[in-house]
Amino acid sequence: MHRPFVLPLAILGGSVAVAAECTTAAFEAILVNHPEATINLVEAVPQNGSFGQPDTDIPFPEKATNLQALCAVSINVKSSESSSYNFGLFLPDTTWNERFLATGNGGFGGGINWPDMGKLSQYGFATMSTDTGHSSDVSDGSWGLNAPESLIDWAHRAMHGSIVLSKEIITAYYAPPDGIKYSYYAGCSTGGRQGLKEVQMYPDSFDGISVGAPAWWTVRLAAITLQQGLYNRPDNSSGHIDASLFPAVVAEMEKQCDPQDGLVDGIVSDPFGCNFDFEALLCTPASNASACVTPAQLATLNKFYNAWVDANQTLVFPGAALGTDPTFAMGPSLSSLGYGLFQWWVYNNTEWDYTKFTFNDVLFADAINPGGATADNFDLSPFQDRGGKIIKYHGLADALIPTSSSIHFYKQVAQTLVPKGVSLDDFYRFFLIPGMNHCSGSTVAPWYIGGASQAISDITYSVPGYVDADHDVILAMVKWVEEGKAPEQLIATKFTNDTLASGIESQRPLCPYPKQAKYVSGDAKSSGSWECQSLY
Ligand SMILES: *[C@@H]1O[C@H](CO)[C@@H](O)[C@H](O)[C@H]1NC(C)=O
Ligand SMILES: *[C@@H]1O[C@H](CO)[C@@H](O)[C@H](O)[C@H]1NC(C)=O
Ligand SMILES: *[C@@H]1O[C@H](CO)[C@@H](O)[C@H](O)[C@H]1NC(C)=O
Ligand SMILES: *[C@@H]1O[C@H](CO)[C@@H](O)[C@H](O)[C@H]1NC(C)=O
Ligand SMILES: *[C@@H]1O[C@H](CO)[C@@H](O)[C@H](O)[C@H]1NC(C)=O
Ligand SMILES: *[C@@H]1O[C@H](CO)[C@@H](O)[C@H](O)[C@H]1NC(C)=O
Ligand SMILES: [Ca+2]
Repeated sequence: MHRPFVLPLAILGGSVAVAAECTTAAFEAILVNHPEATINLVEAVPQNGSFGQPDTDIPFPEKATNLQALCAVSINVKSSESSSYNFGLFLPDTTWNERFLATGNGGFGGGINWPDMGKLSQYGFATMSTDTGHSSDVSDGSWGLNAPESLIDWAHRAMHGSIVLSKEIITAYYAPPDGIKYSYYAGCSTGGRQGLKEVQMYPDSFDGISVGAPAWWTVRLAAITLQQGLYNRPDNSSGHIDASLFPAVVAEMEKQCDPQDGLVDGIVSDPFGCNFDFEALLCTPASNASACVTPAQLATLNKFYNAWVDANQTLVFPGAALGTDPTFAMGPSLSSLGYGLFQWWVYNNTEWDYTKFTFNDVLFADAINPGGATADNFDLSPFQDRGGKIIKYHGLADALIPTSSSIHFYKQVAQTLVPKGVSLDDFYRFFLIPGMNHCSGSTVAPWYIGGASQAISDITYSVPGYVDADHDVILAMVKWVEEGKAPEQLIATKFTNDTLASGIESQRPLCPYPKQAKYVSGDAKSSGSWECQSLY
């Protein structure tokens, strides 16, 4: 068996006594030189207690539970004449591991992510999340209508301001002799973008970040979401595919692309290397009429699974990976994560007619770049120069954010840094997770690595039984930063029915891009039966 890596202080308990009390007065004293900051609440949470704001926190209606004894704090910060943001802190009482960890948000949502803060505080981190300056559901961006300051808060200002003030508060609260030892980040989706954006703008904020399925190309992601929806519209066009046909489409992709990893198991490890024969989907006299498509419908699928390339061979956005369920983008309802960005943030007009959407709208939106949210500074060398480490992951069946956009980002960074003599493997490793949907979940594939947004209801934190850097992406990040040991693979776990109580169904290595897991021999459900190989 492997030797578990355990954080020096986390889990075992911290050694730094709390220097201040968990009272409003104590935090008022800490913030005395910050007129822009107001305390919303300070609450002492007992051992195994819970905390959250389910009545008002729209995207995070669940409380964090099973907490260590800690101090919960919420602070409001004025960011301009017309805007402010809130952030929350969990400050463990006796189990603080002398480290800071920030987490992120999802979609256009606005709310403090107490649930992820709770899980991440179980390692002993002092954790933080910001509501990014507004209160809304993940698909609701209407708060950004004619509100440029709110857009800046969402894009990066709330995250950065919260990080800087959190570090100051943590340092005053614990008065650690050596200061905060390390600072980390973990987030998925918009949370992934927030992590990348922060290290692009402020390379000193973190020592390590773990980012999943990053929504880094903000305008273009909305553009592809809208465009893919329009591919399948109007409903009476000859190319329209009813959503009831999508399972048969995905099944054919799984059939053709599944075996290449050495095992037929319903899991496609290499959709990009699959030489898929689209014509196998065409209706013939012998076909099951509920599981085949016409040539016009096939053209729709071709567009969905291929990149959108427009005038002058411009790559607008990569296409969906083979095997991805088209329902999110091409199903009966269009996502406001697509057209909404254009209506609310670009044209400031909720009546803007998205059915007339063209590449020119994309160019116009690029020029506006709402809030400056897009995280497309591929020169990550300032972060690398200070020893920063990035672990990135993306599900290969992500229906919300095309997986290939993460590959595109990786390649852009490589193009920028490799000529400067930088080896990406030294600071940035990228793990594709076969079969995983957006940030979490798969009915068959091992997907769980204890990352942000990867809740399993009866798991308190990490990977029970495997609380180590081989299985837990948070601990892998810590080990890389603090011991200089890079993850050569990560082992993903599938719990039966995605519940801890039902036991482990299978485990499998995830490999640093561009390596892939290949079945070698033995029990296919055991990670040791697989090997990371360079296939290209
Ligand atoms: C922790 O609290 C939960 C309820 O929130 C309870 O079911 C559980 O028994 C408690 N565990 C311990 C060890 O007290
Ligand atoms: C819409 O408002 C944003 C600021 O929120 C501004 O940048 C943009 O130019 C406006 N769009 C148009 C079409 O005027
Ligand atoms: C599709 O429906 C629209 C209005 O609902 C109608 O104007 C159009 O003629 C229809 N097209 C076809 C090909 O039936
Ligand atoms: C035809 O395809 C549909 C949809 O995939 C499926 O439910 C049905 O069982 C199939 N019928 C036959 C005879 O295979
Ligand atoms: C394509 O390139 C031509 C020649 O450089 C340029 O005039 C034109 O504006 C470009 N079109 C777009 C949509 O970028
Ligand atoms: C998993 O869920 C299915 C369907 O709900 C159920 O029949 C099965 O018994 C569950 N398996 C375990 C091990 O809990
Ligand atoms: Ca397979």
